[in-house]
Amino acid sequence: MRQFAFLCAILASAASAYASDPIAREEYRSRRAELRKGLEGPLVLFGRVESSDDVFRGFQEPNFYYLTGWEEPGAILLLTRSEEILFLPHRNSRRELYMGRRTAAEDANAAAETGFDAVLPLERFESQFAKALETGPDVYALPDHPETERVKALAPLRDIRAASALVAKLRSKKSPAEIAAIQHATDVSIQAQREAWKHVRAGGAEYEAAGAFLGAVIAAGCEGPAYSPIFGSGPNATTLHYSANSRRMDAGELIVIDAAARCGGYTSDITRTLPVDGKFTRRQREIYDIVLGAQKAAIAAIKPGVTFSSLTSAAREYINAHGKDAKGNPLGKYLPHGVSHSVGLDVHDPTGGVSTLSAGMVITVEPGIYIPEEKIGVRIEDTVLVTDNGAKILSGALPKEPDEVERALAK
Ligand SMILES: [Mn+2]
Repeated sequence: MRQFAFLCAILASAASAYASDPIAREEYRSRRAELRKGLEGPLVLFGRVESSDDVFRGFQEPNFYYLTGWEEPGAILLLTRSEEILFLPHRNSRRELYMGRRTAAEDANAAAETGFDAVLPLERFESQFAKALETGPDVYALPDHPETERVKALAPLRDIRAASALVAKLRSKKSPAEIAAIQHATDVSIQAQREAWKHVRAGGAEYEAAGAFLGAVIAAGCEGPAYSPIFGSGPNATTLHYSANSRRMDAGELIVIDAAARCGGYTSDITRTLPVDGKFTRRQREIYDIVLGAQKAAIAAIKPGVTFSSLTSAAREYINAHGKDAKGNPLGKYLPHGVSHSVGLDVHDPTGGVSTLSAGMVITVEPGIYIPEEKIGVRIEDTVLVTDNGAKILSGALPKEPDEVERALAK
């Protein structure tokens, strides 16, 4: 995990902002307008802060980012039904020597840069918040965020309501620009997986394939991986979140590759399972076909109104109806996880407690079968858009039919 943080930090240091923000300033404004309609008091979100020797770029707090598109550290967002204000730190020439120019409230172009009509210096926050308290009984903030203690201190008699739940409801339905951004992250992920596949070979190391994946993501102009990439061969294929990627791959094994990119802030999430030496064994192919059948069954079940958990049920029912373990028992118990989650700014994007699908959601479908005693782990995952007419697979260009996979590896 620490290794991964270090790697991300190195990768991230190359850029001072997302290479290009796929979301227009106007869309951030309309997200805020939508959220503000339902407020019964002030909403406060704190942007990321940086330490005094922060060499590496950090990621913006996702709820703050969703509503502002603002990446520079130390900002505060205050929303009420009638007002929206972005508070920025003053310019600091010493910091700018290290980190480059930053925007402050006193800059003539602050409104144009931020997309906010009202940009104020940080020291104005407390007085503006006191005024905003009069707009309603509630205060919305992120309950678990350390800075929220400061909000509680300024409004000791108010209960804090979870801003994240309100924002998540908006975040779960993707706009056309967001869908395009996720499609781009998906396309880059597919290209990077194809590069990684060239390094899958008996005697090679998992990290050689992982390195090819990461290099391709950066070379495509993206920020880096959407999550710690999983290159799990042999017994590691049965460890769901294995990410050491340090083992030698051997002939006759499978490798689970769960790896995707973050581009312009947005993520994708894709898994394929490959035979290390290019050919599935009979048993591997039998299990692979069952996982693929289960994935297709879950994708076929997608439509507005169905629950996330019903997709898992559809996959498990399929798995239970096909194949057996060494003792002759059904295979459903070898699927130990849910098969779907929302994808967006976070790779596990929040839905605000909503458990049913609706058009515009982007979700994964990722059944797996993991049988440690047979050293077989298979997971197949696609990122899909929920539409009124069912699922549209965004990551379908990466081979997953077993013959196609073998053909791709033969090249
Ligand atoms: Mn996933």
